Amino acid sequence: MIDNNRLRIAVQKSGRLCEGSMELLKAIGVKLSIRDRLLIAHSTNLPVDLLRVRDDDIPGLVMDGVVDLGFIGENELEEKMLERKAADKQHQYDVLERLDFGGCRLSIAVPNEMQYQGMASLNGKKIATTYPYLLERYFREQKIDAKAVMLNGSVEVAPRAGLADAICDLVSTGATLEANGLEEKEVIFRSKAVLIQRRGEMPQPKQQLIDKLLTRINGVMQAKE
Ligand code: PRT
Ligand code: ZN
Repeated sequence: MIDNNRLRIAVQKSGRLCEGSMELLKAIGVKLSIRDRLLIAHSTNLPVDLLRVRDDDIPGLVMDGVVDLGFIGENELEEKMLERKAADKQHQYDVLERLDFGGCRLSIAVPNEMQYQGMASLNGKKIATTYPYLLERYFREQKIDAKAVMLNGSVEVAPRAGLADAICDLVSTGATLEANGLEEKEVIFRSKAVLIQRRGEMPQPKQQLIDKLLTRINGVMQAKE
């Protein structure tokens, strides 16, 4: 049973955003008893329930109003927003805070041996990516006639496998690109983790709790500066 009086927060169950999100919740005084297998974790000291899911599901859960808050990377958030907008689905949300973890960039990278002389070199080419909406928006802005090829994994091996001419993928240190004989050429999006809230009516006690948690988040972030 869904208890509407409790604040529902979606977090990535495991992966690159998990530790940062859980550490922040701990730092603002949300005590949780996590059992590894379970989708839901209840706070032991506040009316807060945690939904532990794949990061891909978090934007939709917030935009559909299934959860109140979510921790998500801006890359995934913006991609899902564009996808849902194109499909005429709810795609509204509010950003409460840009956080200090999950930093990365979405970049176009080409094989070392490719003669690259700027974006125009990509005309007529196929680019493998998990972020086709962000990439196609960039192509439109840059007036480039290239095709985004959707791949959910192993994007960096696509050129070698003959599936695409270049790639557009997330980069942090650049080691993965280098290991695959690829060179980063264009940064198309810079991303960090954000805390987002659903649109629409919020019962007052819930909004008060959100405001209180947000004040604490600001405190934690300022203390780190
Ligand atoms: O299972 P689930 O679907 O929840 O997780 P996931 O596998 O889809 O996501 P995950 O945990 O890998 O990433 C979650 C979010 O972390 C991303 O959407 C980004 O917002 C953020 N993030 C930050 C990154 C990176 N840094 C990053 N480096 N996501 C992915 N990478 C990849 C990169 O593409 C490369 O393949 O990590 C690899 C190492 O990067 P380099 O450049 O250091 O070699
Ligand atoms: Zn994912």
